[in-house]
Amino acid sequence: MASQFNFESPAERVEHLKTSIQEKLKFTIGKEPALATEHDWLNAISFVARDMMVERWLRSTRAHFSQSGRRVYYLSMEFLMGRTLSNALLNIGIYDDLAEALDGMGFSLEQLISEEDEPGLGNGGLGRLAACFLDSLATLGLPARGYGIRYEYGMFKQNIVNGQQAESPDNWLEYGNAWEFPRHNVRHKVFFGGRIQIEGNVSHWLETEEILACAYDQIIPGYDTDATNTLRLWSARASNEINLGKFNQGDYFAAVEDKNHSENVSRVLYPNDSTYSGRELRLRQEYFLVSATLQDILSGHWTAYETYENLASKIAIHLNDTHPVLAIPELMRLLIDIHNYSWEDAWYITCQVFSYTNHTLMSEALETWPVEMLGKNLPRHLQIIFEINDQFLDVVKSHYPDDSSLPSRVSIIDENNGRQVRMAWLAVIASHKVNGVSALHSELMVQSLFADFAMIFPGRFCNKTNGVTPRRWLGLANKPLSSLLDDVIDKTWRTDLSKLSYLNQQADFPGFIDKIKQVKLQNKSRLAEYIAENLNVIVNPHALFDVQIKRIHEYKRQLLNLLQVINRYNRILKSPDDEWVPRVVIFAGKAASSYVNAKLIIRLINDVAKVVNNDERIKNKLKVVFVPNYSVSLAQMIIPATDLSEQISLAGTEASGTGNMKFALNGALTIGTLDGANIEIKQHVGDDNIFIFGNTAEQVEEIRRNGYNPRKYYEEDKELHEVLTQIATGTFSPDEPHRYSGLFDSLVNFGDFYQLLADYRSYVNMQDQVDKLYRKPDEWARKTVLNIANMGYFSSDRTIQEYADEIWNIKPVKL
Ligand code: 26V
Repeated sequence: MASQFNFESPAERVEHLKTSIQEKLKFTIGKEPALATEHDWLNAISFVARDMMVERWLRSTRAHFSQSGRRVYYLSMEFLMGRTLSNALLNIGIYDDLAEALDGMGFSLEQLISEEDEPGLGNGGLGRLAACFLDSLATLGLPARGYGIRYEYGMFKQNIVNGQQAESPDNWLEYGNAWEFPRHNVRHKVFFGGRIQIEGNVSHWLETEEILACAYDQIIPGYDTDATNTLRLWSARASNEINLGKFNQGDYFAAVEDKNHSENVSRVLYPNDSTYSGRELRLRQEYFLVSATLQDILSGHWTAYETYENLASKIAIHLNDTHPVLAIPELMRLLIDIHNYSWEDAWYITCQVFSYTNHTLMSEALETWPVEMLGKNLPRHLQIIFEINDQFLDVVKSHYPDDSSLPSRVSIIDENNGRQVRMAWLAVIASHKVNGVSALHSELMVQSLFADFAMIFPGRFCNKTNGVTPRRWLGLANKPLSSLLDDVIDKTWRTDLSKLSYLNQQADFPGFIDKIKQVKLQNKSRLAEYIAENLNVIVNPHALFDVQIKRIHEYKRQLLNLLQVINRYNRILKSPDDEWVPRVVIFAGKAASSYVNAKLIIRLINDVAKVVNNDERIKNKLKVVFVPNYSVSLAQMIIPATDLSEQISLAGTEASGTGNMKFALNGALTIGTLDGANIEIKQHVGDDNIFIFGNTAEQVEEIRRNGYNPRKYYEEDKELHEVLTQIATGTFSPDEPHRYSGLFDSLVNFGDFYQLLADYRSYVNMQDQVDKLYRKPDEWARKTVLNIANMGYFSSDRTIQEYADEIWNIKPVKL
């Protein structure tokens, strides 16, 4: 373990930490211990940890530059990092020492850790995946850097007011951010608007608006290694602080308006996930990220090599979904217009450098920009995109003369929908590799969305099944399980998750089964305490904790879960004396602010919770809880406390899922459809250790083709009929009986797009099997062990190693 206190005894290390904390409080925070707030102490320990990371960071950065291997730049509009302090302490190996030091000073480390404001710079899966990848890249010692935007406001805060979602801004920088290093000397100009003047072969971009991109760096420590990487986030600053002309005319407000307009570019994260809306500010954000980043990469490269001739062999740029795809025309522009490259040479480099991950097949999430909007904001880029398209279509026409509609199908410009630029098409045409995020998703990707391209570019498409970092999702989130694993395996599972397979041999030892049960109970009790304190609901830690936490979206089918909950309620009322397995059904997740149906689903969950939880007849057989303001830290608490993980999306819609992996890794059993990575989880943990129900992706398609009639299920399934009628007629909203008639109609009368009713019966039957198994605690726990034991494959270290070998062609830096 690398630590600056390597040669000290444990007691000396603890004393040393105490002194460091006191010094930080005094000299960096500027406070007397007696007057310091908890936040001051938190900042003091954050600075202590940061100092310890800085030394390795500088060493690591030096090594990166002294070695001339290929490096990867990971471009993402979202990085959902979670809290920093706890992860930093774990990675540099001082968690326990610091806990002891603070204990001696009268503080609890856990309490201080929970004071840290969490940066919510992402929506969900895509942003959290980027964060897991950064952790794995550093841990594997790979030369990489993340680039993103330092949004002033992250994902909105969710309050539940009268059962409904209410949003408020997330001012996460309010009390400063101890983890960032502002790089005042690293800034790039980003241009917008203007016009193009062509002189001979040369294009000039004139009369532009100009915004400054300022760099803020964050240290990304690897686990148990000196290897350390950087996440660089850009913040927008107005080029002209105030408009002096207007200021001198006495129009003070107008004078600062321009500044606001410029700085809006990094003001707020788009809180929308899975539905695309082509807003101009979003386009400007995407270009802002990409332009600053490419200028930064090129200038760094020049500093190292004083030439761009070797660019194609020295850098790899990865596009996390289409959001940073403007990097493609931006690199072309920089090489051609600024560095005097020919089109052919620039295109060659571009195609060597870029790779792209697709994260969704759902058409409503695919980004397209109106040609007119792109032309207005980025006229030169539009020209370049047209040129790429013309050249590509020429090749297509000459290779496939017989398919007359192929050119319009693969054209970057969609002429049918009011002339839109299809960003995914551009990404595919310019990338040397395109990957999906689970086996099923990657297969569907080449069969549907990219079928034409898969024919044109065989060999370009591949799969990289997602993974999660075991450091955060086991090491930090589940301390009781971690120490049990340390005892029975050793500590190395943190960097070699396949070591978990040793547990396969333990699954039949009653002694071990008991310990696993204790671990789960401990985690459940902690969550029960949280729920009691924060939501005023008392839940029994011995009940089955049934959890669905993720963005609220119709395709994820929280409503299907709720139908089953209501059915359970009805059944209990009908036979109150039966031996019911007590259940606590927990939901959490945010709905995009404009997503009416998703918000209605949240409201219905809360309405159902109110009725069920207050019904004396139910006693403790069923509780429904909606935990507000879902976040990475809440996930870290809820996941280890889960018995049953709900992964019930309509087959073919959830690209991978990563929550599904975190749950199984923490010993929850999955109830799920054959969708995304569920399929691979099933293959790894074994068919007997997972609850699979519902139609396959193929069946879903077949049902669609043959004309799906949801009303038939409503009419023929008595229990379902009752549940839906209750929703429609106000059983859960007596003050407004028709509150949910729209939801009812969307299922029964308007086509049930996500086929909830088609899967309903098999879901309910499978839930009965769940109850049956939970009645046999030892068997349940045994399956739990077999889940944990066989989740090694889903470490993001494995995923990143595959990207490194098969896409980026990068090797670890020698330290
Ligand atoms: C789309 C858009 C559209 C424009 C506005 C902002 C915005 C933000 C995010 C998205 C992304 C939708 C794609 C996405 O998040 N996919 C998720 O990626 C996870 C990681 O690969 C995967 O596990 C989930 O199954 C997949 O839904």
